[in-house]
Amino acid sequence: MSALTLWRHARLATMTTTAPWGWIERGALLTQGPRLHWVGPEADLPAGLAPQAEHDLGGALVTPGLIDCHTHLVYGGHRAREFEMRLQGASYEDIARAGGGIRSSVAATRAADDATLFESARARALALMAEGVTTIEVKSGYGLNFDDEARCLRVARRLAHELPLTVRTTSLAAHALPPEFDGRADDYIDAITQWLPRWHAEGLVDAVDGFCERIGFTVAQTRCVFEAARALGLPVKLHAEQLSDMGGAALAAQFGALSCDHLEHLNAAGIEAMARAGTVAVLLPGAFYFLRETRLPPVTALRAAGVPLAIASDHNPGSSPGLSLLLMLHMACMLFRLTPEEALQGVTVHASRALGLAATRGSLEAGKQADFAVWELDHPNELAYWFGRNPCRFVVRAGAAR
Ligand code: DI6
Ligand code: FE
Repeated sequence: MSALTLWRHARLATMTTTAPWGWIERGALLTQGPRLHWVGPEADLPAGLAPQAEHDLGGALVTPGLIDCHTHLVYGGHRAREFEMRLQGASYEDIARAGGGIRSSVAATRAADDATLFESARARALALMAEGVTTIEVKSGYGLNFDDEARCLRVARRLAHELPLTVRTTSLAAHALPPEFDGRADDYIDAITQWLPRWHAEGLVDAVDGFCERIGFTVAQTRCVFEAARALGLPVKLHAEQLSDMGGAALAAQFGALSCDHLEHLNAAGIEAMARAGTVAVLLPGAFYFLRETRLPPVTALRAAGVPLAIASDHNPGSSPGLSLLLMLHMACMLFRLTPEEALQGVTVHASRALGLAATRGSLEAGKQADFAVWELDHPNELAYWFGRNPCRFVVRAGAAR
């Protein structure tokens, strides 16, 4: 048996279902290499173990490492000029239809070399990690051709090699129609279905996503992409019902989607389909805020249907340029009326499920990966309360202090 490390005198929000917050008032964690060997009240520590190292956390709050389950972290340039245009009255959809929006980030991404893409994505990942994040999802979607999508996915993979961070990659080639396919959306979808097996063969893709929207792709086109994913055994997820009710969530649920994301315009049939399929609802208050949306996602109905609610940053240059997952907890409470406990569940247990990682991440339990954050706070409800402040003292990732 390899060496044990004891982390004692902690106030634990384990996020298991044993108590609100999975709370343990005076808790301890035993880690063994990258895993949690034992978690519980310090008074119940199994006798006869001789940990090789011991850390007194002085009563600090400990939570699972946070999980940002929806980001578009790899792109070139930024869209501050469009932000100014929107402040002067142009809408996000107007800008997209005029050839700006996602397409302008595609041009900047294609023009950026690998080193530039990597360095900018690395800086963004570090900003998320500073607030206790140990796992992120990264989508492609700003390359929109075979080579540039692959480059962006390789950058995402490299983040995991060079940083103490777990990265799940998602192909979002079906994000927007690239200019070279103007007027030929079905041909572009067909191209994606041919590219996917090649990206997958290179080990670049953990899941497949799409933007099912008036300014994105239709339900029928999204279905083609999902069928290609299914043929490769890849899980799917979907940007669904963000700007209009397209019925994307019901389609995604038919494919057993890990998650449907945004969901401001989700209808009752979509909610029921998600509940039946066990699909997670990923709420993105940053995009809601930055696009000045007014229609709220149907949180009460999702909750009543038992659909797990996750929260993510949706970091991207067009609709959510923020890099603070803690701010998203605050905004999920203020804008979407989640409770602080639901908000923390949304970036731990439920976020792990949205990434298909529930068996190894998202809560502090024996057998899971030893990813946890130590906070300068008294109570976990403060994680959603403060904003514009980083109370993270340090992070342990795969058993090692980061
Ligand atoms: N929905 C979003 O909010 C982002 N992508 C998507 O499908 C926005 C992407 C962008 O504007 O660059
Ligand atoms: Fe997104």
